[in-house]
Amino acid sequence: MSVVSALLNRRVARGCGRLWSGVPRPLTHIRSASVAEPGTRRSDEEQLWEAAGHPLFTRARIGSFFQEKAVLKNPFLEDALLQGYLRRHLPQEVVFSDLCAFGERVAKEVDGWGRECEVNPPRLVHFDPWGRRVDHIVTSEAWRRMKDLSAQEGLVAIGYERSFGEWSRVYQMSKLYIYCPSSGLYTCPLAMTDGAAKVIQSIGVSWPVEEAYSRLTTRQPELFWTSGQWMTERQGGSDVASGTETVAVPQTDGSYKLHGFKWFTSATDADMTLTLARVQDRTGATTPGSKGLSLFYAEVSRDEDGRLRGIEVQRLKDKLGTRQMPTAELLLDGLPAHRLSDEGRGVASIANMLTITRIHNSVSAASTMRRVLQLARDYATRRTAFGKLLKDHPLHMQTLARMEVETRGAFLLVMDVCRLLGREESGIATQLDTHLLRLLTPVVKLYTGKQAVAVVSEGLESFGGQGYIEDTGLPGLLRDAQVLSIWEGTTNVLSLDVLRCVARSSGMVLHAYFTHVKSLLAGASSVSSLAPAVKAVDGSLSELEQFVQGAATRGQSYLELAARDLAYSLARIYTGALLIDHACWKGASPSDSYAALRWCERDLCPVAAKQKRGCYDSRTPPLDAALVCDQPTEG
Ligand code: UCC
Repeated sequence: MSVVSALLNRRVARGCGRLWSGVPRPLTHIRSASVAEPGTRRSDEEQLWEAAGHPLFTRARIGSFFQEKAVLKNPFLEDALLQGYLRRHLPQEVVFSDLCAFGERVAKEVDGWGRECEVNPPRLVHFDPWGRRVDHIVTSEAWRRMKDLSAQEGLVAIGYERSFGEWSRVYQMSKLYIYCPSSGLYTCPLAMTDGAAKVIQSIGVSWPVEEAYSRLTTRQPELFWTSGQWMTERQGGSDVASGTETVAVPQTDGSYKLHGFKWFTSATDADMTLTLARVQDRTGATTPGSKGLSLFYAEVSRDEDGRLRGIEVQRLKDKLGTRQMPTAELLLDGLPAHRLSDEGRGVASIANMLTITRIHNSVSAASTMRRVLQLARDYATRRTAFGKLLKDHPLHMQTLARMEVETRGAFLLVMDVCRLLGREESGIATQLDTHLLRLLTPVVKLYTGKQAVAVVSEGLESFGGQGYIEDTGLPGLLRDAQVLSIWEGTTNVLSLDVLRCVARSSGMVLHAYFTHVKSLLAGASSVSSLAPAVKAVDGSLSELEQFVQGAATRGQSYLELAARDLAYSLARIYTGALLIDHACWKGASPSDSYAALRWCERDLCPVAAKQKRGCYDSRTPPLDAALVCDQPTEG
């Protein structure tokens, strides 16, 4: 709008002001076309309006300044560390061009579908209009598009095609890392699908799961299946061994029918599932505990009347986040199934699935951290406060830099575990690799789950009040991040898993850990700029070794009290070594070194510090309990 027409408008508005005084004034459209530059406070027209004696924001006038929104750009092109990591380990043109094209698609197209999944969540239709039970989980068009996209892009298939040998998992997970925060949580069914394919592959791709395997790993959308992982029952999700009530009744043809109640089944619109149940003997008795559990395969199908075969969907869960994804309570009432494991080997057989879903969980955690940072970084170039852009406020950039250090650490830890998985699957893993993979899987899952909540929360804050506004899409990132430390094993359950694998391997997993961290540090010994970081990791590693040696003589309760701090120490020291190692690579940037130095300034070995303070002594648990249960004193 020109100045002249603005003045005209002003006169109209003034005239109308008298005429309409006391009653609402009709809308007078005077918003300026000379859009204010980001950060400028007043448009020309607003200045005219003010000069004419009108206060801003009177009546229908809302002002012409609108805050610029953060723009999602190609997440591959925006990610210096991801590109650097791949240039170092997988410098293949075809990988770069695929990730670049996929990143473009994610930013331009898929992110919108993800938003649609959030605003149009699944719903359950129990009955048809004539009263027949149908149990239809109705999902959005966008959710279904995600399924086709996942097949086309090979988001599961890449891990099984193994076109890039030991680096195939790194390639697959890099793609998922780009995709996850825009996926509307479709990465959850993909995690379980990948896990199911892995279990089938480890058991043997033969009847009755031959077809399932080819469908789980196909790139053809019309053939692609997703899988569920139904482990959680009403008596609890962590203590699977004693909490599983589902029974498997043998049939004369060698198959089974399952009867039980699955309390928490994610992505329940899956085509098949893997689940645990107790085989009934001829008297109807079952074996309690872990030894009574076997692994079953079941397809989700409908009978000729359109009813689910052997399944009733009780209800969908009302969750804090992950609302895009159907999560249901299921009554299994004669679900036809096939036993995949030997009787009593259910937990050990599904452990492969847990490994895969825990790695996917960690990829999601690192990816969500990266996404919030990418958006916060963009926003910092658009938002002006106190007279300058956010990017020009050193305190703001310090906060983002701290988030960046966390995110880089998480990324390298996750990718290292993917590297180990790739080595194991391509048959070139050393014993050290295998031990490291077993130890680091619970460690990476528990540590990145916690980091994600902290980093995403900080990320929201960096948008000020807008970070708290639902339809910016930012609060959803935080809600979804919160689940990452809960499902697939909580922080404490995974910390105990660390102890379990140390005990079962007679300490060999720790031996592998110490050996590998030392070799990473040795590679950096001549790089003087990294000396403070190397010294910090080296010192912390010695403290950890001392703790481990001392702990070997302690009882189980002492170790359990130390388990979480031990897992954190393992994560921080290993990540420090990875950051240092990456900073030594010939293509490393100054930021890679800076990130390593900053990471290593923290307490890398909290288990040693807490031990010195007596946190795991026998007098501590009653004090902890008394503190938690402290009651007001009378009087
Ligand atoms: O939440 C769920 C679905 C959510 C959606 C998933 C999507 C996630 C991706 C997101 C991306 C966006 S499903 C429910 C998840 N539930 C859990 O994760 C369960 C948590 N609880 C545990 O992890 C426990 O530690 C249990 C259930 C594994 C403990 O069971 P047991 O029977 O008491 O364990 P045992 O007796 O120690 O181990 C039994 C066998 C042993 O093998 P053998 O007999 O050969 O010595 C163990 O070594 O299982 C083996 N085993 C393992 N092997 C146990 N855990 C593991 C492991 N982690 N890795 C390898």
